[in-house]
Amino acid sequence: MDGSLADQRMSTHNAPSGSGSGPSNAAHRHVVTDNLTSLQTFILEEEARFPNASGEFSWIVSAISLAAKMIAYKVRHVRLQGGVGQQGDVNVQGEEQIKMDVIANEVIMRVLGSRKSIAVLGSEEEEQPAILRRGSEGGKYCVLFDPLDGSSNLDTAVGVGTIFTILRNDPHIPDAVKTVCQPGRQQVAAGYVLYGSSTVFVITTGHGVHMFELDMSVGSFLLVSRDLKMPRAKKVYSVNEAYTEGFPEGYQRYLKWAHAQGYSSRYIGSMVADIHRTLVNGGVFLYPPTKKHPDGKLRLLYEANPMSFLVEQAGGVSVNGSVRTMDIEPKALHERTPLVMGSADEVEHVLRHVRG
Ligand code: P6P
Repeated sequence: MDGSLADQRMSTHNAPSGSGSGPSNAAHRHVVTDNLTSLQTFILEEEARFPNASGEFSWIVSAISLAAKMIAYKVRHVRLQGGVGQQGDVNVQGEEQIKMDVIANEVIMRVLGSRKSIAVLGSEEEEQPAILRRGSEGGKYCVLFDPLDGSSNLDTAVGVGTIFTILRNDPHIPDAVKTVCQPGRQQVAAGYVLYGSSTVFVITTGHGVHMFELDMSVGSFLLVSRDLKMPRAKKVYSVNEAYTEGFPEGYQRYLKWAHAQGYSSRYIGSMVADIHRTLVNGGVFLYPPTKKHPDGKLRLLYEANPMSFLVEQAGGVSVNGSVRTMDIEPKALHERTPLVMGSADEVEHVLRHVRG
């Protein structure tokens, strides 16, 4: 695994001539060895904390970061790569597939499909999960993912993202769907990659939230924030207010209250970007029941649960409007849920109005 090169990123600084830091008028070269930590190294450090760890989990995260780098390149050149526009198919969600949805899905399926430690792969783009290795063939883990969430924003160069969650495989459950229909509290790890103005990889394994930024010069995700904690309060809400009339009354009361309290509104319409802002700056993200989506629009298993794991690990709260999101017992792979997540105090303000 790469790690040594990226960890010891050598950067040279030329002191401006005459800066007094060396012979005048001469470029004074000195090499600074930053103690940078790559994602691979970080995962190995985490693995070392568990002497019985087999390293299989580390390989899965390494594969996800490889797929993320490949997708990041394609997203950054999406028009040149012909990735914008309809694929001409409708996915299992009944949504028009963007070409990049298919490309990103294929990249992840290919990269993860070769990992021996994965038993089941589930994707937003695939009706049924892919069964790789079950039973005696091993395969300790299952991975669910949304390959390119918010892809409809690609044609306007808005941030989009990959969301993933890692679950334990139960070889005693023959049905792959039942195996992956686990409540969010059972996740082993979760994270996302935001392909935005920078490419960030955010992950939790249940020991805090850690953020990495892709350094193109070395081709590695480098640690930029360890054990990230979100503010407990922030007067910002994130919701598509066009649907307000269709929200249950409690949500409408909340919005009236927030307006009176001088809250700001920020809504990108790309979940990974909206949640990343909420995670870093605080605030609350809402996707309540609407007329079109009375059970909510966002998918429980591979959008709401991974984001909820991260938000809770960062000190926030995630509910479906009444119960903790990660306590919901899933019934289907593509099940949807209403969602309210973010800073603890801000979620409480919403619930106070929703509960009436
Ligand atoms: P709306 C993108 O299509 C997505 O699944 C999420 O990324 C985003 O949060 C949501 O839908 C936006 O939905 O109805 O506001 O356009």
